[in-house]
Amino acid sequence: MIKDDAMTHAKAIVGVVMGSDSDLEVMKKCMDQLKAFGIAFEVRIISAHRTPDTAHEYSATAVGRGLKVIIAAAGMSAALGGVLAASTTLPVIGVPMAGGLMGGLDAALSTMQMPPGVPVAAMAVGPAGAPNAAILAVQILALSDSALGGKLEQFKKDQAQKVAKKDAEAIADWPAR
Ligand code: RP5
Repeated sequence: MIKDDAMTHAKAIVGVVMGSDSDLEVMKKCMDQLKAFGIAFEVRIISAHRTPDTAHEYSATAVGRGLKVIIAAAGMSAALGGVLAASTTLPVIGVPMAGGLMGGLDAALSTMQMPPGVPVAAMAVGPAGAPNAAILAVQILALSDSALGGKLEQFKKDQAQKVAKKDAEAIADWPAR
């Protein structure tokens, strides 16, 4: 089990919820990204199918507890994002997990095919979706936090610099011929 202080922060503003502890390893990329931006978050294992009452209680009380965004990761018939979105006005970001036999397509469709009126923002499956959920959460939070907006600007610059460095290496290694 991954655990540190940031995950049980009293002032958590992002809730990271997973359908199973089998999702934890992939979702560590989400927690790492939130930490990199200095976001206080909490982590819960709550299943839409196995602990539905807890799922309802979690999202129904989320605004009152100070959360601003909920991230929901689940695999197979991934109902978690939708179930959490049903009981809160907070934005819910879904991360489909690739645990099932369909390589995550099952979870991707379950996450994104929400009926009108109950949106869930669907990320890419698994390792790409996990950090992207954190970044999207930060982008939402940055709308009312200019310091966080500055961190996002820097994040974009750093990312571009890394690609430019690889580009320079590719040009050096593979000169035009
Ligand atoms: C989903 O079913 C979970 O989110 C997980 O991705 C998948 C399998 O869960 P376990 O059987 O590993 O607990 O609910």
